[in-house]
Amino acid sequence: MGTLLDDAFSIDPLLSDEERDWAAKARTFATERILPVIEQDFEDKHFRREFVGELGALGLLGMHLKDEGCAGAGAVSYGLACLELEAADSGWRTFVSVQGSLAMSAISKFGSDEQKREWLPPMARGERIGCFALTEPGGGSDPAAMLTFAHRDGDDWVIRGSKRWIGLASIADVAVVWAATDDGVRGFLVPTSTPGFTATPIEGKLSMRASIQCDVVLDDVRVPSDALLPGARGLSGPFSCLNEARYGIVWGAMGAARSCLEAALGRATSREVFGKPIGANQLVQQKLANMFVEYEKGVLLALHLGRLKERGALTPTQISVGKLNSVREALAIASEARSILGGDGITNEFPVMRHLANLESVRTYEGTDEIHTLVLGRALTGLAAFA
Ligand code: TGC
Repeated sequence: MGTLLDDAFSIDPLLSDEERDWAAKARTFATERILPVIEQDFEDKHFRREFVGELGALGLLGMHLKDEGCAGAGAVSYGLACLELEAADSGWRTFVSVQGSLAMSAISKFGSDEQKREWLPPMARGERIGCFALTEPGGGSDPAAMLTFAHRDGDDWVIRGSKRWIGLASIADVAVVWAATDDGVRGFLVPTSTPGFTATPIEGKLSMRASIQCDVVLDDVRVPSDALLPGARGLSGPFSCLNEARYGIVWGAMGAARSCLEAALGRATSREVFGKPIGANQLVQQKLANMFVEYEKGVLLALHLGRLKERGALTPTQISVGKLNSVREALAIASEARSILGGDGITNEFPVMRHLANLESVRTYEGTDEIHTLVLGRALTGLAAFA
């Protein structure tokens, strides 16, 4: 890993050489490619398409999948890569999540051999982009209420409906579309060039400005029978992909937190007010200490969940604990960092306000704070409070 913050709890010796290599690779990309341009890209609402192939060449796309063309790395390696990318910007960790943990993982888990052969190697190389169309305009928390419907017409399927907040859809080559059918929820691989498929980037975002989220319309989109993902039946299909993406967030949000903590620490030791560094004030030290405690706890929790995942023992409830905790604490750390930076903290001289804005999206997608809270409430009481 590398900085003073990384190693305070001796996490580095708990990692294998391979895990350190993946972290170093992602950190180098984040530092050398993303950081020099991210403030301007965020300002300009610019997604840098040329980075996709570079991420593919590094093996970071679908890196944890054990399929042809994919690196087959462990869960902790993948988590470390997410942390390093999100230390630069949540948008780039989101890209890797949507491509690898959602679109590619749906194909890997539920696709036919032909579907895997056609899509996974070029997606791993970054030559093709995928998106994951689950959420609908009426609300994201209750996918069981989806209105998008696919019906059979001869040998074809015809899909009608709309989706919202779909990352990458306007630049994607293929969409994993989840639709209700007479046989329950099913998944379809829809090439985005199919007539009736339209993706429009959502404007006016004050968060995740260097990444793309879209409205998608499916206007009687006709696909052949082999577009169906044969292995997915019911909502457990998309939810099991969301588990993968939520796991990446457990690590990723700690990357944003680390970046904010580093900025605050740098300022605390360099800025003098009332004739001494502001870091010599008890109130500032208390803030830094609290931020540090939550950061270290978050990384240790992520590592523990990663080790469980590698043993095949990670449960959705544990992922909810991790996603809820990481994003909640990363937001608190970003907010405290902003206060230590004073007025300069609201400018793009520092990454903190950008992380703060991005984390508002991260707390909302892949299950809101509230949904994960209620998942835990149900696990504790046996009583579901959703409906
Ligand atoms: P229920 O409807 O009763 O269950 C349906 C089936 O799903 C199973 N299940 C899970 N399976 C695996 N992992 C999980 N985490 C699962 N959660 C549920 C469940 O066992 C059942 O299986 P089966 O075989 O019995 O049919 O649903 P529930 O009561 O269990 O869950 C309710 C609730 C609220 C927890 C769930 O609906 C939920 O997680 N809602 C949040 C959905 C969400 O995260 N949406 C955001 C998606 S992000 C997005 O679409 C954009 S992609 C990112 C991008 O493009 O940028």
